[in-house]
Amino acid sequence: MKVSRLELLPANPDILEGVDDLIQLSYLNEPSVLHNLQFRYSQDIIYSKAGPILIALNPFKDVRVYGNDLLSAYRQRLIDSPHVYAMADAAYNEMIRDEVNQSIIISGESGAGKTETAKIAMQYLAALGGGSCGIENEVLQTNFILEAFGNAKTSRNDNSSRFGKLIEIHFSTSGKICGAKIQTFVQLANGERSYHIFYQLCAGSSPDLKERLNLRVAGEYKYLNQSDCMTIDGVDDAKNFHRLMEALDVVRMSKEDQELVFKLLAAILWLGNISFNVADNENHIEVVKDEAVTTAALLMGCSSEELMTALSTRKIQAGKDTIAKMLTLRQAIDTRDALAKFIYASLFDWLVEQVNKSLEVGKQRTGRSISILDIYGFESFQKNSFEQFCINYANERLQQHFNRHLFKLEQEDYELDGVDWTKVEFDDNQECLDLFEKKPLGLLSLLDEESNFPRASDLTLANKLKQHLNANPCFKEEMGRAFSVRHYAGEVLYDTNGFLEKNRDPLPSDSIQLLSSCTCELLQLFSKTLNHSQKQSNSFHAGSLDSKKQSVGTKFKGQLFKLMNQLESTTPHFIRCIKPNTKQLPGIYDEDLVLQQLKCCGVLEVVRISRAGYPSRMTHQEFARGYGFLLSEVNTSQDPLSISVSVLQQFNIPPEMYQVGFTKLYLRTGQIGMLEDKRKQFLCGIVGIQKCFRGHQA
Ligand code: AD9
Ligand code: MG
Repeated sequence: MKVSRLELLPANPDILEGVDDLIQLSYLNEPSVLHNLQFRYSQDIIYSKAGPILIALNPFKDVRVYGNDLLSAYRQRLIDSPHVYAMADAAYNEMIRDEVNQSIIISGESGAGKTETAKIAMQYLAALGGGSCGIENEVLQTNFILEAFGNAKTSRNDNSSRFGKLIEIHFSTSGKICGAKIQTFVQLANGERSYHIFYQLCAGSSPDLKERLNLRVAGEYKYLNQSDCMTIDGVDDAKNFHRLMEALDVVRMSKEDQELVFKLLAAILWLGNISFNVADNENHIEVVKDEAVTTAALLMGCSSEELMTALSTRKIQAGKDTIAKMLTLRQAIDTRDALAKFIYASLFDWLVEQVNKSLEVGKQRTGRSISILDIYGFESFQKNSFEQFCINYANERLQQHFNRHLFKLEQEDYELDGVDWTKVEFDDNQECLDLFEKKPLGLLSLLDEESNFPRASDLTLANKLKQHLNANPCFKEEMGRAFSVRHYAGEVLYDTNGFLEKNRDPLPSDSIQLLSSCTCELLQLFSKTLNHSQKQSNSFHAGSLDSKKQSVGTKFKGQLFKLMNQLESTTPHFIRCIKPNTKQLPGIYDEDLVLQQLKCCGVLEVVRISRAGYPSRMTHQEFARGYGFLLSEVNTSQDPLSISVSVLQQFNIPPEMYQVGFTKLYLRTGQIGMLEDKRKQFLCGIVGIQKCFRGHQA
């Protein structure tokens, strides 16, 4: 293969093969970063560092680097190679030492290993911060509940979390876990298979419970049988249902409450089986009165007639009168699905609340905590929708947090050593955040405004965005319904198809009324919560009866701001999870895929920032020892600093390529590589001369 000289990048010296920290690489280019990670991965070393970031490559197999022995080895500092344990340990120690709350921020693509990594960190904290009250076990058990209700199989991950979460672990003054709090973020649409809990319930409930819920096998429910993926390899749904009930016991949920939860789950399944008949030639429908309607109504605590009315008609105000308008088939299906979705989302929030109540018990707040954030990473597909729009916005915020932190760390390091800091430049992504957040002319505001117009369409939204945002350099106009955003991780093309609908996420007022009249206390509670949040909301004041709710985008932004506020007050630790292949298989390292993720998760950004600064750091002694012998005139009486400076001069390293600190020498990227080359040449020269001598002697 022929390549031009310009495309060639210098390789790193052999001594730097497979280094723990990518920043140690003297040539910080993409191929050498990739090669280094691959070299380690091939030896089952899945953890590496890039400056302050821990990189975790998903092994998709048991790499045997966990468990009590290793845990205590890290605890006692017998090992210091990069590991989640080491990072959790650092967070714990800094919390105790500095009396500052800490956070462990985990991000990465779907299937990259975030949730597993979060659990590994929690296990470490539970082991070292475990007290006698068993609360640490309770904290670990909550994972099981959250995953049953919040995870689903997708094409990219058999156990994909469909929500983001922050779990705040509280420690007492003696450093023991004394409580925890979970916070979840807007739930995404589930994958091709529904949430695990539905399959668990169908497979694992006792005959008695089955009878009370009139429960069938999973294959009989439309919400479950659309995907023909009823089981997952290696997963025992029935067994998991028993583990779930145990976990609910551990968080002290009463049997009555558990029954209520199961009842609502069954109600949702039966709702999905409700069907409609076309009643007239205008496509109006009536609900088929069958077992599905009667069972759903029974489980919800309303009459079949009430449920049928709510699903087939809509009350509208005509002057002083309210009249019922019949729904079309499409409208009826949407209403039914929105109701099921609302009940499920409310149930999830309610569960999290119950878990939190239980984790609060016995807690003596000392205000010290470690928060673990497990949140969807940046996404860029061929076609990107509202979900990616929200996810990428969140990642843009997290990236800013990350950049600022890194900037601060570097700054402190330089200033401490008396190095001129102003020569290091940093970019910020504020412009892109403005594009999303500016009021009234930002993506989110304009989206809300358009969501308020009943006649708005995907195309009018796209046009509105183009009309107002073209001046922002992060915005790019595209053909038709599309637009692009220049994110820190690359340009992403968004298709506005479905944006308005997903942002409105409407629940007809008829459905809300129905819920409030149900005898099931949970449903009453959910409808009250909804009414309350509508009153608080200020984004949809005008508009029709249906859309007074806070928009999804605005809700997401609110949650994100709250999250950022919480994180601002902590010392952050970053873990980036990387998926080496899309097949979920061990041993395959797809370079392009890894590279793209390194870009998206900011690892290359760290590399870039380091390159902008002086990533190679050596004490004067180390430097003099390593390269002093290369000097043509060595004056042995010289001190390390003078020797170092002589080396820099002899090899014509320009002044902008280094700085001399009080204790260390700071070099721009590539300089150590160059010196290593010289050293090799010199040593080869000596070897060559020796060979030559031997030749003469022979
Ligand atoms: V998603 O955004 O929720 O779809 P995650 O959370 O990033 O995704 P997850 O932690 O669920 O991914 O990991 C996916 C799968 O990778 C797991 O089910 C494991 O089979 C596998 N995995 C992840 N990390 C490890 C590990 N450290 N060791 C072994 C792992 N297997
Ligand atoms: Mg996950």
